[in-house]
Amino acid sequence: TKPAASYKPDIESRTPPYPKLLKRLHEVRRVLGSSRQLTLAEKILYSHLDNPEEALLSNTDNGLNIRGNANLKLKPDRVAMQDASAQMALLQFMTCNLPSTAVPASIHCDHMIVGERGADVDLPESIKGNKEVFDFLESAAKKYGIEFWPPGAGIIHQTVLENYAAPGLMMLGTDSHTPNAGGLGAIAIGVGGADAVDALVDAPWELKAPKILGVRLEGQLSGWASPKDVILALAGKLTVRGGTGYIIEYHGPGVDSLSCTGMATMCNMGAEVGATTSLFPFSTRHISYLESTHRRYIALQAQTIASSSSIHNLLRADEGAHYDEEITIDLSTLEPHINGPFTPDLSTPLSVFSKAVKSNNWPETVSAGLIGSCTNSSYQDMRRAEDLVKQASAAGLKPATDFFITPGSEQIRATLDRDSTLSTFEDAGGIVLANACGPCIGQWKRTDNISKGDSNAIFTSYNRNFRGRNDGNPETMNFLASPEIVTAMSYAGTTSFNPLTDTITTPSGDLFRFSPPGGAELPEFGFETGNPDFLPTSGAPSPSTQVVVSPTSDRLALLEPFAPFPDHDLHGLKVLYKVTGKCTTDTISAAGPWLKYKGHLPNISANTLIGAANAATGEVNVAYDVDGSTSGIPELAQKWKDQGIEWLVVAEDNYGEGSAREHAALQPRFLGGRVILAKSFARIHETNLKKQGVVPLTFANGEDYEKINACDEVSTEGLYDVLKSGGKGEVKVVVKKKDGSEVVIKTKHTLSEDQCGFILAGSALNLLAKMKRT
Ligand code: MIC
Ligand code: SF4
Repeated sequence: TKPAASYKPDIESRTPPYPKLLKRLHEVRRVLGSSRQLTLAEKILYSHLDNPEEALLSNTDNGLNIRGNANLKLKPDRVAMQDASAQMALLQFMTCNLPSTAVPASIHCDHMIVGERGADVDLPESIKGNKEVFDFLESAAKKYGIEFWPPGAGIIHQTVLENYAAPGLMMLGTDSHTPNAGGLGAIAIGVGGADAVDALVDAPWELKAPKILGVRLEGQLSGWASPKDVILALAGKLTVRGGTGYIIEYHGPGVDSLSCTGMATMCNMGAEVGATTSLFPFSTRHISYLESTHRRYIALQAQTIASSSSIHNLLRADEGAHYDEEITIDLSTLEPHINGPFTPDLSTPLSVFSKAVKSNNWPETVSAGLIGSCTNSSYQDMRRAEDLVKQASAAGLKPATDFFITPGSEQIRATLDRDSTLSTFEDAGGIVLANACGPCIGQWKRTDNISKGDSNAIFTSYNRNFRGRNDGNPETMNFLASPEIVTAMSYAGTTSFNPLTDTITTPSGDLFRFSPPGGAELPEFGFETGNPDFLPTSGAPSPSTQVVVSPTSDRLALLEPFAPFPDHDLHGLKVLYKVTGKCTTDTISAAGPWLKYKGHLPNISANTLIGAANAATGEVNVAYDVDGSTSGIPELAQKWKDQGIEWLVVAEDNYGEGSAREHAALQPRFLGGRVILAKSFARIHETNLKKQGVVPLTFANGEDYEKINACDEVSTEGLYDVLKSGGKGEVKVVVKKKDGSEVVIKTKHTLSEDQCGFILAGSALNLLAKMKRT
């Protein structure tokens, strides 16, 4: 056991480099002219440009048209990685042969931990089952100087908020909910491992300058309405694609009524609308949160910067700054919302939810309630849920269904333990799971009487609800709500219950109605550190550390470089599969039991696209070979790979929605996929594909999706020229049908000059290795 007293966080690496950023902001002002009004997101982002002059003036009509046009080459301040994605990120970083990471970085062991019987049993078992992987991550962290947060320490986004996020910081995280840190005024962007490697090796990280969506908040929250409801309602308005290419910048008088952790919840779930990131302006609640998480040193500096009235104020938008789009939300009239099932943008106001249950034939019974996770496990969230539990207990009620609580970090858990919140939950029959992702990422082994295939409804305070995500059962409907609503629904046990108006009959026959929840925002006596075993290792590199990957391991495998692009267009590709409907990264590379193989590309590739529905037949994971024989999708891909046939996938809108998992790009590449032709892509996934050397093309006319089918033979026309010219020109695909006829389909691409370089080299990593050698 490490003594807690000897733990000293590295203040220097945790403080954003404010002097440097302010100097950069001056430079940005010089380039753009001092009368130019900038949004907050622009200020922070542009202050992280490698070369402001070049980025802001080229392709932008001399700086007038930056958003949506400029290619920003950015130098983030820090990187965070979670255990599932860190394996690939580190395996890629290791091929660069550098002694340490160029920027401070952290690893968080959270995804590989199951939620079943409670933290005491689940954590040691998960550590045992994943020992090889955790040892690999820990030794690599030690060698390269990365702070390592062991299993049990907490979920990446909560730990980042408590320790690393800060106003004005720019960071990358290998997880799509990295924007959580925007609640504390940081620009935090979710990326694949190969992107994280850019920052780790000090290569500029490229991003097409996002447009800015201003969300103006008016009024203030009260009663049952919570920050979660703001983003649940907004997701309904924007849909899962509405934020693509945008940063969501919250502003307006309503901001002051929100707690820092509430703002983080809203930024976290901005990932569900496809936004590049979300952020909040500096607020007094940032000061109180920084102070209570032992970071007065940052609070003081940030406060000084934010109170400056000069145009060089890095932490506030300029007066009159213009947003590309604007939405106004009145917090005073906002009611709780419930989103789902199966998609986070199907948003129903609570007052009409019972009607929706009937008209959609959703299950009447709630089969489990789960609160916490990276989205909603703040002190305030838990205290408000506790308040409801206390009200119900006083009336003699117990939850009508299984009730699970996932604290987001050891700091939260220990503090809630000290303040008796956890014992309130446990006395009521709740089960406190490990400080980890658990049920949110398919690591939920259900012990109730629901079997695979049974239709059932669960309520969670999580952020995502794709089919099969939590328990591997495609018939489990996950309804997303605030922790308060989830708690109330767990007591009622029926999906048609409205806690604002309806009553529950107590054992003594009385009618009980909940009062609106209340709860402290921050702990009166500060946060506890908790178990010292869960503290991070130091970030000082130790070059003599051995990082072991056994050649016979089925969990870890060193990476082999992909072959470079041929010196001509692609010919003889075949359509492996034509996907219909939603195709998320969960569809392309499922989690749950597969999380085990995140560090072993050949093994995890056996799950490629197994959730995808066949456009011709509606079957899931049934692929047809040219001779009509059927198999699973990964089996056909492997067979074609063995026969030397390269392939493409055809898909509909928002292909790759959801997570940052780069396995969804690496696996197709590994199995011989060269092109994905879709109606549209999700941002992180589109970049991940390019980084791994797969070409993402979109239909110029969406209807052309109808003109191409499985097993058609495809050649590209113009692709090689586009790659050679750094992204100029267009690509056509020539489709040869089985009957010999030909169709030509026009496509669009978003390849930048750098990205063309990745594809020509075979992958971004190949290019990086080449550059480091020369
Ligand atoms: C998720 O919430 O889907 C995950 C699991 O955290 C993923 C990361 C991964 O797949 O490795 C994410 O959000 O990026
Ligand atoms: Fe973990 Fe779920 Fe948060 Fe992803 S969304 S980081 S799986 S808790």
